[in-house]
Amino acid sequence: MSNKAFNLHKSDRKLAVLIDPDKHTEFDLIDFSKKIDQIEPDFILIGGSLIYRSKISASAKLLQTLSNKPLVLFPGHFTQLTDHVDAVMLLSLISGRNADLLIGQHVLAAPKLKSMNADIISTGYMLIDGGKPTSVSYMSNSQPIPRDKNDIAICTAQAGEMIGMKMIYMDAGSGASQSVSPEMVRDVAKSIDIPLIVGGGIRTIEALETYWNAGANLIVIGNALEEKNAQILNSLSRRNSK
Ligand code: 1GP
Repeated sequence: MSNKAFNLHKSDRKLAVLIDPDKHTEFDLIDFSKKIDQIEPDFILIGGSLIYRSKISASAKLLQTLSNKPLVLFPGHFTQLTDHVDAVMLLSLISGRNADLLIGQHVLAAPKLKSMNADIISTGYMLIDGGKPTSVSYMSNSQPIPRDKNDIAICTAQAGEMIGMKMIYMDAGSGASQSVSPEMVRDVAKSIDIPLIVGGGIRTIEALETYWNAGANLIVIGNALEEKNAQILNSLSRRNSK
């Protein structure tokens, strides 16, 4: 088991950054990780729906040398499994009805996962409609939960908890034009006893506060950090230097 744990509790207000290895060469990963250090996230996530340019293992290995934060694999496919992470989110797409993403990938991943030194965290992954098709909605061949159907989101999260998931992740998808509604986050957070992760299209410090106040225990930001002079990166860096 890794000594850098991916632990979350219901009272946490934590932040993770998601790195899509396809967006970075080795050279700019070094530069990017320095920027990430300034915003002091609690965790670094690595992965994506489709990785076609880079080698995830090489990027993860490099990141482990560049940062002392727990590195968590957020895999889009079992072929993304690598030893160079501290934890793996074992995602089950509980908002969808695609058997491959509920159990098929897990069967293929099992031998490798068993041999790894990382924490394996069973995570109920709920895709919420983010206003436009995203890579994950297309690649998963599944329908997201409509963004105003809080009752469906609540029951899906509760079912995930009772099946035995350790965390629930509500995701509007990378680059979503509309993030998950704070009301839906609030409703889901108070209806489950396991930690809640929220991500997809989150771009401002104000949004972070809104989701933490709504009950999110971990917020994931990805795209907003990739832009040149990313506003959220500058604001978080300034906040941490005060
Ligand atoms: C995607 O929730 C993550 O799975 C992050 O989304 O890239 O839109 O921040 P963004």
